[in-house]
Amino acid sequence: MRKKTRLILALDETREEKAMQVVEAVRGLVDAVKINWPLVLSASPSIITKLSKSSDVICDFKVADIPNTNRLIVAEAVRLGARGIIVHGFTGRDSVRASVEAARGADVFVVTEMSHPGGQEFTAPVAERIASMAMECGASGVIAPATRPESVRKIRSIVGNLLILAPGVGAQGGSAGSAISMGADHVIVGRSIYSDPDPKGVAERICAEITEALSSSGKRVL
Ligand code: OMP
Repeated sequence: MRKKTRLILALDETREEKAMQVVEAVRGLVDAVKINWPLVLSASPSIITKLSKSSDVICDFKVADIPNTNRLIVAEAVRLGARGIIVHGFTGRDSVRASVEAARGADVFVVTEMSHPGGQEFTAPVAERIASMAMECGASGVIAPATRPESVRKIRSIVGNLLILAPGVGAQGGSAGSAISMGADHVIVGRSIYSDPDPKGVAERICAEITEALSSSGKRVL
């Protein structure tokens, strides 16, 4: 995946026309557009193909099933134009492996610890095990919580060079700068951008914060 601005737009806006306007407003400021069930269900799965003509699309379907069903879902998402897909890891290595195989070169990202408060209940205690399993299964990266930067740091120490995408910035209280400083490659931001009257302005501010965090942590700014 592109690592230019390191910002990923979470496009959970359910009005298709408005969603497309937001994508247009932040063009060049985001490395990928992540879509989830809200937009896919309100528009149609063809929205994946439509968006993929101008952006890298990550399908955040949090796939969590037996290997055969995971395989079918991942293959369909990729056929429609997804460049990446998010799957759950708690289902175990056979399901994650099946997802990686079905992705046929598209990126598979495995959820480790979830960013919301409930993420501490069941996902946090097993996040590190899921992170190492994701590596063993050939995933491209993992999802780790920007709301708990110390968890991002722990996950980084486990996954080596795998990509870390960190959601939870803004509306959930996390900061882009802290997540990047602790080792995230990208931050995922939804409501703070698409619900704001000036999505471009917000995206520009987040990109500036990311650049600042990268330069103060001595990492290369691309
Ligand atoms: P905002 O809270 O509006 O910025 O949106 C965050 C986006 O990231 C939503 O699309 C969530 O579904 C997604 N997300 C989380 O918020 N927390 C997680 O632990 C994992 C994800 C995800 O996999 O993207």
